[in-house]
Amino acid sequence: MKKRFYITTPIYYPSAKLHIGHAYCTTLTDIFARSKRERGYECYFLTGADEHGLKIEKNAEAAGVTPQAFVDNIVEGFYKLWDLLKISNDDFIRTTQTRHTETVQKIFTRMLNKGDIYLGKYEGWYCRYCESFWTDTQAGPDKVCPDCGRPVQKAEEEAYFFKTSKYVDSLMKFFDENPKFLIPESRKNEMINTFIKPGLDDLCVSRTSFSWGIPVVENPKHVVYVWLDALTNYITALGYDSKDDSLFKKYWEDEETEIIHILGADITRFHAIYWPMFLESLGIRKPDREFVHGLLMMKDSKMSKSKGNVVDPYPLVEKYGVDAVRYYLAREVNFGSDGSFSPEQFVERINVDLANAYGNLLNRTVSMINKYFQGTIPAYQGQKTDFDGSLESMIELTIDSYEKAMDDLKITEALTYVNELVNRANKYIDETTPWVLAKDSEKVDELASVMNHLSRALFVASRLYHPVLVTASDKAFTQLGLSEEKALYENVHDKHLLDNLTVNKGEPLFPRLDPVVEVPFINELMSGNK
Ligand code: ME8
Repeated sequence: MKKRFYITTPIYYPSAKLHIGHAYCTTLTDIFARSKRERGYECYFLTGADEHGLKIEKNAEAAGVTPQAFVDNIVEGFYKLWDLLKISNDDFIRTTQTRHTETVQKIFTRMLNKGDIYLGKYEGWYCRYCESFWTDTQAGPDKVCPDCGRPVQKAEEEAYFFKTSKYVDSLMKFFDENPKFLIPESRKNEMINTFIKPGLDDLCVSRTSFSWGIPVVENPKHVVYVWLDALTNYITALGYDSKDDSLFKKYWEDEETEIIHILGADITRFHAIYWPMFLESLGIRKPDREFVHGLLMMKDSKMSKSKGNVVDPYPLVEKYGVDAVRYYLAREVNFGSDGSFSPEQFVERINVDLANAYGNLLNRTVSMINKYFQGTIPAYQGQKTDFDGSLESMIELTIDSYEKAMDDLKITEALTYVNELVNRANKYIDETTPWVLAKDSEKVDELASVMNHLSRALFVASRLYHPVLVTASDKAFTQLGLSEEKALYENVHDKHLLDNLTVNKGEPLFPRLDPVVEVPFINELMSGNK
């Protein structure tokens, strides 16, 4: 395993407010970054905003403001959301920042001088009214403008292109030599069969029909077009080809860094095909892994404002708290598969896993330690019964399976191991029946052992939940009497960690949600009425 990590999310378009799909990707990336840092690895985490392009230019015009003012306003909302969700990114790149625009211009020049970019003609469907070019797919079967609905005409404009043909063979070789590059693996065949085998067109990398973009130095009526501008953020943010490139050296060039991009299935093609080609053209290393997550549907159909099924994460977090929303996103939809958001499942997930299983286990354990041992956790005395032995092995097994799953970005699976440990610990209470042991003075050691084992199971579960439940886990540590230092991840295998600590009973971590009240509330949120 490499010793440090560089992990990124896509940079989202500030053409409108972010929705729960963006929050899903950023939260899951954050969970991975936090879990690595907690386990003692360096991890640099980047997210940002992709601020150029026709759509933003048009939205700004409609709003009667400059494109810069338009994106400034929306990006303010990105910051607020990531703050609310406690996203621990180390940097936030905006493609309008000089550190990005200057380097993109240098990259363009280098590719042009190398002959990898050439001037040609872009053919598309043109709407005279909107002054916009559209692709075949965007114009649809009726060949109308997707913005205004008027008929569009075939037209040409001068544009620069990136020579993909030059890099196809080495891309295929790269895929072969790096079977773990694209995850899930099925995505690789999809890329090859859908895009490469039928023949890949050269990629248009400049436009003249709008101006909100980075000017091409050699020919300033052109602006750099979308994917060359967007993808290079992953290196411009690290200071590639700039005065201070220390981060680039550390987090990109050094082979001891594992570079991981997280992205949604909608943009796999750009990351899996064009990005490695751009990097090869620049003569720099390709990422180690690209993890493609599925898309969230809302109530089984695509999110759309007109259907009233867009989930705005802001009010959801405000109402239910950061931990509940982070947990739901990480646990409900298997990271890598498509899934859906549903208010009923949201409420049930929080109630079953967090309120009933985890929160209740903590509550019961702390109450029993107060009742039977005046608030002091009895010291570890080995395994008094087979039940103790079986819980101890389960704890070790859970840590091991959790770490393996997390390393493979199987975040949902990692959480199920913690859920199983919590359920096992609840069952252990039923098996050991502490209330019966408490009535027999000869069983006091056994009872003490039960309390110690339960506390340790709770510590380990809380530690493993911590990258997700960023506030509740800390509260659990406090209730178990663990100082910040004692609660460190490096102590997960220490059987004596909980010895003689004083518990502090607190509020329930997750109050039960009443579905009769909460489901209609979330439905209202989704219809935009709240
Ligand atoms: O594509 N479910 O930006 P974007 C889950 N700027 N995730 C979703 C989602 C959904 N329904 N909808 C969006 C762009 N996402 C470019 C990226 S990167 C160099 C440039 C997430 O604002 C998912 O991660 O359209 C998807 O890939 C990304 O947001 C697209 O965000």
